[in-house]
Amino acid sequence: MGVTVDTLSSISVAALVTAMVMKDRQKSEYILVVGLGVTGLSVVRFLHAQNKNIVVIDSRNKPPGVEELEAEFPDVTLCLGGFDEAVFMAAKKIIISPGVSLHEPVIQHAIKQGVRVVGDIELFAQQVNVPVIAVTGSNGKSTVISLLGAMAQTAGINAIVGGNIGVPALQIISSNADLYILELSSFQLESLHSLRPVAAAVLNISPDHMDRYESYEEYIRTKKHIYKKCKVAVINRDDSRVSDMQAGHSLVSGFTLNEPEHGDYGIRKFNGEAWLCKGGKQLITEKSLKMSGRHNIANALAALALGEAANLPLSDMLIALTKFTGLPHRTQWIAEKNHVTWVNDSKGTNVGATLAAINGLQANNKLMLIAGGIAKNADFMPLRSAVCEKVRTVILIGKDAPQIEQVLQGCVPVFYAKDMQDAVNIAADLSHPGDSVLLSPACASFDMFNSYEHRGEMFVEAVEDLQ
Ligand code: UMA
Ligand code: ADP
Repeated sequence: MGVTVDTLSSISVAALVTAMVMKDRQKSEYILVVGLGVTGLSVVRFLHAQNKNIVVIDSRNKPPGVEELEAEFPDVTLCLGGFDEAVFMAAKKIIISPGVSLHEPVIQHAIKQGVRVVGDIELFAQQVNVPVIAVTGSNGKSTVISLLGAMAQTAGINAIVGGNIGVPALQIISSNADLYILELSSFQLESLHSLRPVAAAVLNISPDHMDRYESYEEYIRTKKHIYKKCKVAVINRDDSRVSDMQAGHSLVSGFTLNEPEHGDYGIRKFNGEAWLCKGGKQLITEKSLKMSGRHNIANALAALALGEAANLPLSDMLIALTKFTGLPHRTQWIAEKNHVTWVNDSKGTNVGATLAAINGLQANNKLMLIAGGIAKNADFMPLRSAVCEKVRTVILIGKDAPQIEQVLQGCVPVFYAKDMQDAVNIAADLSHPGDSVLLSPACASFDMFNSYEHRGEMFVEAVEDLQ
């Protein structure tokens, strides 16, 4: 029986649904899938193929995926509009979506009562037996795993990329896969226990998702989890929060933007020219990379270290590296108009990413920064000195814009824009020839846009519309 309840209050929905679930399920135990986003749907598909008895619950009245679920799986019971404890307590096992925290009281209560709670990546880990590369970090994950995917492809290896990048891990399982390359968020790492990656990396750590974690330390601890059962731990030697995580690992491979130790990846100068190197060995010049910014050099070095640990041939990795242009919405060059360069870094959704964009861009003159959105409880103060030094004017959008203005007081002129078109127009009016206009919000997008992609597309359209 499929149940869709969409407009009632959450209390009445929960009560109604509980009664229906309990009536239907009293004779058979069920697996409870918490969350009906893309992860929840992928979990239902995976479990249904194994003839499991499934109930889905989502606290939202109208989550995405309802139509798909009802069309594909009319026998799956769906509870909407609230988290009713009885539905959780009657479950044999709970599969939690990344958007739902383990700190959720109903989840905590279920755990205390002995109900096992895992995420989709745990189901993936229990299912696959080909090598997996696992990548986390506050920034650079999607860039690094996409680059690794290109490296494997160049080598003729069937590597499949997925996870937090947008394709749920259970959806990429294939009998032809030689290698899986997973992007893992801290949310996904919370509910993962048995993944044994052939290589794993925490690329870097800077504050993000402070609305989800009780402390920065808790966020860091969650990221560290990726190394627990890995074979080779790839360590960022320039980030003390990451290098502190290597203790106890016998197989460690490092990367640094400085001169590398023997066996590590890093940068050395030869006749004034910067080279990516392994130990003392020259691999490729920095200038032969098409990606821009220092952070992308670090990403390239991380990908080389991870690829080596997964036995990707070095020559193929270097070919792929020279061809890889980076991903859209990440410090992406858009246009030059009236001697002003426009750069889309809509994926800059935290302070660390925006700092990397500000510091990495080679502006002939100054930057105009468009920022703002949902702060996720971030501290914007670390932006202040970089903005004071490199930015001419800040244009703010979105719900938490005043929090950014507050840390920039007395530093640079700040303007408020009502939407992206307005922000682009203000930037065009106030920029000087030689400036770069950078959209790098340091915030999530959901107050004004469907996603960071949507925000970036609106920016690009507004730039294209400029006279
Ligand atoms: N939600 C509820 N009630 C529920 C279930 C979810 O309110 O009962 C909310 C969540 O709080 C969240 C939203 O619904 O705001 C989506 O959550 P979800 O768990 O259903 O998400 P999915 O659609 O399954 O997408 C998830 C990842 N989303 C999150 O972690 C929030 C996607 O990463 C990921 O691409 C996808 O699985 C496949 O693995 C997105 C993301 O923003 C892009 N990730 C964060 C980031 O990169 O910073 C971690
Ligand atoms: P993630 O998947 O971790 O969000 P992305 O590769 O999608 O990472 O990039 C997200 C944002 O972080 C972009 O703004 C990008 O310019 C920036 N970024 C990418 N790599 C790094 C890095 N190594 N350090 C800091 N910022 C980075």
